[in-house]
Parts: sequence; structure tokens; C-alpha cells
Amino acid sequence: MTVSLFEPFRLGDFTLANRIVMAPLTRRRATHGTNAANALMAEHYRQRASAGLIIAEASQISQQGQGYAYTPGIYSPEQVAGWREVTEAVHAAGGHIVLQLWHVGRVSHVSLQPGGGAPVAPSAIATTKQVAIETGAADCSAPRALELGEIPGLIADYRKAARNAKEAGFDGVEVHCANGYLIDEFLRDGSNKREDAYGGAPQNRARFGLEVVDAVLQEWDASRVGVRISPVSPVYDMSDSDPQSVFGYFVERLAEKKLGFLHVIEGATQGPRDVAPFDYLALRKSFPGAYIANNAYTLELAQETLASGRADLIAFGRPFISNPDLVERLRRRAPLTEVDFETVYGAGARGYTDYPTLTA
Ligand code: 8OZ
Repeated sequence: MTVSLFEPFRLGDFTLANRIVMAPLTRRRATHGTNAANALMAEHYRQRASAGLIIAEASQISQQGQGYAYTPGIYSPEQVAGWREVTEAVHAAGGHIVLQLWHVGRVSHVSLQPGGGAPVAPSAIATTKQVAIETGAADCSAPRALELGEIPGLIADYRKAARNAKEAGFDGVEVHCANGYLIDEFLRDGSNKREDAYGGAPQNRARFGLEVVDAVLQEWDASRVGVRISPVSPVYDMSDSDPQSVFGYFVERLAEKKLGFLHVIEGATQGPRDVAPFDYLALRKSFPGAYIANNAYTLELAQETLASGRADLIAFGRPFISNPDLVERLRRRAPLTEVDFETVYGAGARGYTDYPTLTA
């Protein structure tokens, strides 16, 4: 029997209306000064509540975890209150929403860091890429290597953020272990040259991410927790000498923890799917929870992937920016509105809550 994108899916103890996931999308519309979510963001997510599951945008777990101006946080009371508006709007519209927990690691700039200090990373190796700060684009600042004694505090920040997400009314959390940010920097050996228990063999490089997940599991039932990875994405100068080994090991350990979902960016982030060979099916087979496949899926590829059993859910990113009713449009095979790339980041309501539905 062939499964369809438009059939419900049982994820832990809730039933998703369909197998379409709204991928986490950084839009930089948090309130200036507090980095709190707000009514505009609540309206944006409410408009997209027909997705089976929304994974809300990456949200920093601490000021140190921030790498771009105006991204939302999940560490202060105002930020919890802001996100509560969002979750209430989505739930009132019948949707499900989880929050993505984020620490950017070296992908940051001193102007965003506490006391103007250096961003932190497993090793003092900079990315050559840029981030968007209040005044425009800026080169990422050189990071300093984390001291061993700082790691428990970081893990405590993740745990606190996970608890805050529950207080804000989310249905679960996704730990951001992808795209060149802190946990990914530990996982991959291009950015991790540590010689302690957190560097070297895959078992060591996976340790930080696994300890973060364990801390999150102190706050949430495993069925409500997922992880996002991007094993071969070259984003922010990331590389690994043997991604299959380290991500294979990481996912086997996550499987033992009975996590609800594994969300995989297949190929390059915001780029081609075929950037490097990788056996995603091996990850899927070793993980008993839901497998969410992501990256440039079309309706056809999504249906084919579900039918072949290679994924349980399909995440769409860019199409959700410009099509609030993406589920309905895909169902009817209706044309999609193109994204206006000028208004993706930080442009207020424009290009955020004003994309039309089919019936509007
Ligand atoms: C685009 C711009 C800024 C951040 C990611 C959180 O790639 C992001 C991000 C994407 O995971």
C-alpha cells in the first residue's frame, strides 16, 4: 500500500494531519532589543498551521548562542512569553509546533556576544563566511576554543532552554546539530581538533551532542525530541574526513535513546542534494523513530520517497516562505508563489505575513 503526503502520521502521542513538515526558517523578525518572538511571528506561523508539523526557527539558548541580529531567543522570560503567543496561535489553528534549540558556535560576531567577547567553538578555527549583524554583513569573528570546564554550563543552557520551550507551550524540541553550528562543529573533524574526551574518534566528537540530548531528555519525553543533522553540507566551511562514520555512530546512539525524530538535510544546505555521496538510507534503517527528509523536495520526489519507505515525513523550507497554504497547493497541484529573496530576512510584515493563499 502506498503512503501519501496527505495522510496522517502518528508521531509519539500526537497525530499529525499530514506528512508535510515546515522546516525551520531563520527570518530575523524577533523584537529588537529583547530578541523575543512577537505578534507578527505568531501571525506568520498561524498562517502555516496546516503543515502536519511546524519546526519553528532556530532559537538561541543563550546570548552566546546568537550569531545574527534579530533571531529569537529562548532563554529570557520575555522570550518565553513571546513564543507562547506563537504556540497558542498555531494550536488554535489545529497545528503542531516544536522549537529548534540553537547555539551558533563560531558562526557569530563579537558585537552579538556577551561583553563583546570572542565566539566559542570546539577549536580556535574560524569560518571565512559572514553573518548579518545590526549594521549589515560582517566577517565571522575568530572563535576561541572552549575550555573543558565550560562544557557543563553549555549543557545546562540547553536544558534550561528545553524547559523554557515547554513553558512556552511547544509540543517538543529539535536540537540543532546541523549547518556548521556548535554541535556540528564538535561532530565534524574539519572544525574539531580537540585532544580531550570531546575530540578525536567519532565517539568523542559525538559526545557533546549526545550529552546535550541527554540534558534535553531530562525535561522532555523522548518521543517529543528530535535532532537535525546535515552530514555532508559544506556550509560555513564545514568538512569531515568520514561523515558516514561519525553520523552513523551519532544516529545509532540517538536510536538507543528512542528519540521521536531524526531530521536530515540531504546534501548541501540551501544547495544541491548531490554535493557528496552519503548513504542516508543507512541512517534511516538504524533509527526507529520518524525520519524527516529535507532539501529541495518536489511533490514528485516527496511522494516517491514516502512510497519507497526512505522517509516518514518530508520537510519543505523555501516553499513555505511564500506559500502559507503549501499543503493545500500541493494537494491540488496548484502553482506555487515564488520567494521574494529581498524580504526573506528582517523586512517586517513584508514578505512574511503578506503572501496570498489560493483563496485570498
Ligand atoms: C539562514 C540564515 C541564518 C541562519 C540554519 C539557522 O542554516 C540557520 C540559518 C539559515 O540552520
